Formats: sequence, C-alpha cells, structure tokens
Amino acid sequence: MFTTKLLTLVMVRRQRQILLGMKKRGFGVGRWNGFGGKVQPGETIEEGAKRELWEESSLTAHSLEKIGQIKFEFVGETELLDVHIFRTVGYQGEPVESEEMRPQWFDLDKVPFDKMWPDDIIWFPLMLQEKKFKGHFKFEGHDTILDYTLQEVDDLAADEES
Ligand code: 6U4
Repeated sequence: MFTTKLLTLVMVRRQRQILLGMKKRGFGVGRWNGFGGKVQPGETIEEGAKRELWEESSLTAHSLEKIGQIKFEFVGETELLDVHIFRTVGYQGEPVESEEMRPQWFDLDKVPFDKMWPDDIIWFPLMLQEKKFKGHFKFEGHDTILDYTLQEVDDLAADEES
C-alpha cells in the first residue's frame, strides 16, 4: 500500500524574474528548486509553506496563493509525494542563504531547467501563464519520467489534501 508525504513548494517572483534555491542537502540535492518541505503536525499546508520559505530563504510571505498540486510516484517505492505548490502574493525581506538552500534570482527566459527536477520544464509554462494545475508524475529514479498527467484546473481548494 502507498503512504503519502505532504510537501510544499513556494515560487517567488518579482517582475520578470523567479527566485530559485540551490538545494544543498537532502532530497533533490544539487538541483535548483522552489522553497518548501514537509508539513508538520499541527500546521496547515499554507502555514507549512510559509515556515519553510522563511527557514530556507529568510523571506516572509504576506499571503500565498495555491497554484498547483502534483503527486510524484517513484517506481519501486511505496511513498507518494503530494506536493502543494504556492506563489507568494507579497513578501518581505531579502533572500539569504540558509543551511539548506542558496537562493538566486533568474530571468524567466533563463530558468536553469537542465539543473532542476525534470518535471519542472513541463509545468513551469502553466505557472508562468498564471494557470492553476494538477498533475501526477511517475519517475524511475530521480532523472526519468516514465509517464505523467498534467491538467489545468479552475480552482484548487485552499487546504485540499486529496
Ligand atoms: P529534510 O527535512 O531536510 O530531511 P528533505 O528530504 O530534504 O527534508 P524537503 O523537506 O526539502 O526534503 O522537501 C523536498 C522539497 O522538494 C519540497 O519543497 C518539494 C520539492 N520537490 C520534491 N519533488 C519535486 C519535483 N519532482 N519537482 C519539484 N519539486 C519537488 O519541482
């Protein structure tokens, strides 16, 4: 049977740039990614997302909007990752390097997809067009996508867990 791990991912934009962090340790090490991590007991998904953004980048989000939900399955593993993706509506502070992440701004036409999770190049266009989306990616190892679904949706419930 599958178990599900609830994770968050926060995307920060300013004008024509996006903030990514080089993951220095743990899952996805060596890849540029949004900020996020595991939701802890007693916090909502959005609270978890704000906390991880702050811990990893020193930015304080005023408010977050949920823009996507993607489930990741890894062949041979029984743990499904349920990643809730947000964008910051407003934030305070300047990004600072943490033990987990080295933040850097990238122009939107220079996103380093070759050093990111391979699914990012597939769903980033929807995000950049301000669409909301749901998806499911099936990985073999961490580099190969065997198959996937990705669909635009009208709405994502605020704290939906399914
Ligand atoms: P700790 O608590 O440090 O052991 P760790 O195992 O490093 O946690 P964590 O908490 O950083 O993992 O969470 C993984 C992060 O990676 C979350 O923000 C979700 C994100 N993520 C996972 N799979 C992804 C994928 N395929 N594409 C993507 N982000 C992904 O863009």
